[in-house]
Amino acid sequence: MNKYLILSEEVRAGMAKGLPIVALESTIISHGMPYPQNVAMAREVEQIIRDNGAVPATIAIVAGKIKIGLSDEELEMFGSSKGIAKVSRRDLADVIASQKLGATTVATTMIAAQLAGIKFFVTGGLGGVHRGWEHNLDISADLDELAQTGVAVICAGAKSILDLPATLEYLETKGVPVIGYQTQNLPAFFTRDSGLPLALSSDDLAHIAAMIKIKWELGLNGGIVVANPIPEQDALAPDYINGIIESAVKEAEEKGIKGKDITPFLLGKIVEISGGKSLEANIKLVKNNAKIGATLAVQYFNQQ
Ligand code: PSU
Ligand code: MN
Repeated sequence: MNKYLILSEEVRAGMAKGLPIVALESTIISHGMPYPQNVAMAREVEQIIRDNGAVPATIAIVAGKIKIGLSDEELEMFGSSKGIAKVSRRDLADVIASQKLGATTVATTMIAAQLAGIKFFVTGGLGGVHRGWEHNLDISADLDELAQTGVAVICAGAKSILDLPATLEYLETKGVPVIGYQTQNLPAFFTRDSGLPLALSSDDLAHIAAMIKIKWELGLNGGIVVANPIPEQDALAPDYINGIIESAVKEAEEKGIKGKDITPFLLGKIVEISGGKSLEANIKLVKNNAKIGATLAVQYFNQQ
């Protein structure tokens, strides 16, 4: 194991037994949802992963180490403390060197998972190419991480706070498979269908598990996105939520919010304007991803 990693007892025991481990990110807790719903979500998602035969490993930076698996107290701390750093690839070494508390994004959770030998990672939504990239080149480091780091990411697509067509084009250029589970189109987080067709789609987790294995056995490095739409009964009406997203994006532009602050700002605004409706949907979709992600990880490890 890399000297900067510390495994929790649960993760260590799971690995010793040969159980599949499923990584979870901490930025979704510290910067993606308000307290205390964020902590409740984190605990429930971990339990769903256990209930489906895998071992959860929430990842974060604490005291100069990358922790693979957080304690209950640490989940509480990441959910309730102010001033936790949002750590992407660029920031990782600095936050470890300065012994700060750091929350891992999709990109850094993938990096940590790969260092720990974890192949599956469940989250809500990916970062992507931001709207207005023609003028301000904001492309999440998540996308280049998917191009190079061998972890399968189970998510509900990406939010339409992003330029979704550009995000898909970018992933295609980088050769990242985006496979729709029980959908032909890219899911748009709060809604099931962005209207953007995906090249890859399957209704069968055994097929997806086989495809992941073959990709890596061929030496095709890099990640895979398994795009799992929010359950029908939890999805928000497209006109309703897209209107809210438009006003949040407009406000971010007016306030000149940029760089790593923009995604947390937009997520917070959407919760505020929707009076918490978006938060409920967000929690539901993450739980659904946990169930599918753990099941997929189990199927992957049960293959010959
Ligand atoms: N999208 C969400 N919820 C989130 C994030 C994205 O719906 O919490 C977080 C993830 O941690 C993701 C990060 O990796 O935001 C992307 O930030 P940026 O756009 O600055 O790369
Ligand atoms: Mn960015």
